Amino acid sequence: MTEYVPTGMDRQALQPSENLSTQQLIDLYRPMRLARTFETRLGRLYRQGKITGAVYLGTGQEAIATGVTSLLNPDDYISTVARNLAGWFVRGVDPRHVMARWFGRDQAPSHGKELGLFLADLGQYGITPYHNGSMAAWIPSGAGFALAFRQREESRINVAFTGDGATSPGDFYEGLNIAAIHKLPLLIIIENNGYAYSTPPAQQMPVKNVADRSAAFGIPSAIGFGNDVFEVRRLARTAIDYVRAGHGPYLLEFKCFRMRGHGEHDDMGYVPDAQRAWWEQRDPVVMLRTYLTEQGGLSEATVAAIDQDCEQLVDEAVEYAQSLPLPKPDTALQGVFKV
Ligand SMILES: Cc1ncc(C[n+]2csc(CCOP(=O)(O)OP(=O)(O)O)c2C)c(N)n1
Repeated sequence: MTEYVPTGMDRQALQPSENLSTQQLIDLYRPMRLARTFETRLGRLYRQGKITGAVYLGTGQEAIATGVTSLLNPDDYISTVARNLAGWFVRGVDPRHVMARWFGRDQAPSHGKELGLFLADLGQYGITPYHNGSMAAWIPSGAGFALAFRQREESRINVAFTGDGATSPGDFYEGLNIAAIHKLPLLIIIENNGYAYSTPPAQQMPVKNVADRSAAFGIPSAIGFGNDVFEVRRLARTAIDYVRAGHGPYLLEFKCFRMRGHGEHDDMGYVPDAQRAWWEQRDPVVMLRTYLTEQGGLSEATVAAIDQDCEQLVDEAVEYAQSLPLPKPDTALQGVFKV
C-alpha cells in the first residue's frame, strides 16, 4: 500500500457501532451536506471574482467536526479553524450570516472586518474567537478556556480542532503541557489531512502519527478514520467522557484528506493523482449518503429532499449576503483594538 493509505482504514462502506434513529442519522447527514453544498458554491463564487480575499474550505473533512460536535453539550465550547464549517452547522449557525461574512458585508459583530472562516460567538453558539492567526495558538488558548471552566467548577469542556501542520510549532506543546499538568477539560482534535499547505506529514514530523506526540505529555490518544462519521463518534464519545470526568486532556487524531487546495488559490499540483482518487472514492458525505439509503432505512426521495433543501439554503444565503450593504468607510477603525 502507498503511504497515503492510513493503516486499517481501507473501507468504503460505513457501519455504525450504535443504534441511531432516523432523525439522528438525518442530523448527522444534514450539516455535512450543507457544509459541502455551501463550500462548493463558495469556491465557485471565488472563481467568479465575487468574493475578494482568500477562500479556505473544509471539503472532505465534514465528518469530523460533525461527529464530534454532535456529541457535545450545548454549553461546551468549540475552537474551530478553516476546515470545521460543518461543526458550526451542527451548532445551528445560520448559513446566511456565514455567507455575508465571506462577502465582507456590513453585519454585526465585526462589520466586514473578519474573514468568513472565523466566527466568535461564545453566547449563542459556544464558538471561541480565532484571536490569533498563528497556527496552534488556539491549543494554549483552548487550555485557557478549559481552565476557566475548571475554576468555575463547571462540567463544560473545550474542544480545539486543528491540523497536522499545527502540531509542529511550539504553541502546540505549551498548550498540551499546561493542559496535562492541570488535568484541564480539553479535547484536542487533529485533522491529519495529508498536507500542511503543500508539506506532507512525513516532511514535518519524525513520527508516523500526531497521536505519538501526545504520549510525551501523558495525554491519552486514539487514531481513527476521519471520513467515517460513525467511527468519529465512537472515538469521540470515549474521549469526551474521559475529559468531562476530570481526568484531563485527550487527543484524537483523524486521518482524512483535504479535497481542495490549502485555499482556493492553490491548484494542489503537488498531490499525486492516485492519492486524490483513493480519497475521493471514500468521500465522507457520499459514504454517509450511501449508508442512509442502502442500510439506514431512508428512501432516496427523503435524502434527495435534504440535498435540495441545502441547495435552497445556500441560494438564499447568497441572495441575503448580496442584499446587505458594504461597510461604510468611516466605520473601518471602529472596534479595532489599536491603530
Ligand atoms: C506559526 C505559523 N506559521 C505559518 C502559518 C501559515 N499557515 C497557515 S495555515 C498553514 C498550514 C496548516 O496546516 P495544517 O495545520 O496541517 O492544517 P490544514 O491547512 O491542513 O487544515 C500555514 C503554514 C501560520 N498561520 N502560523
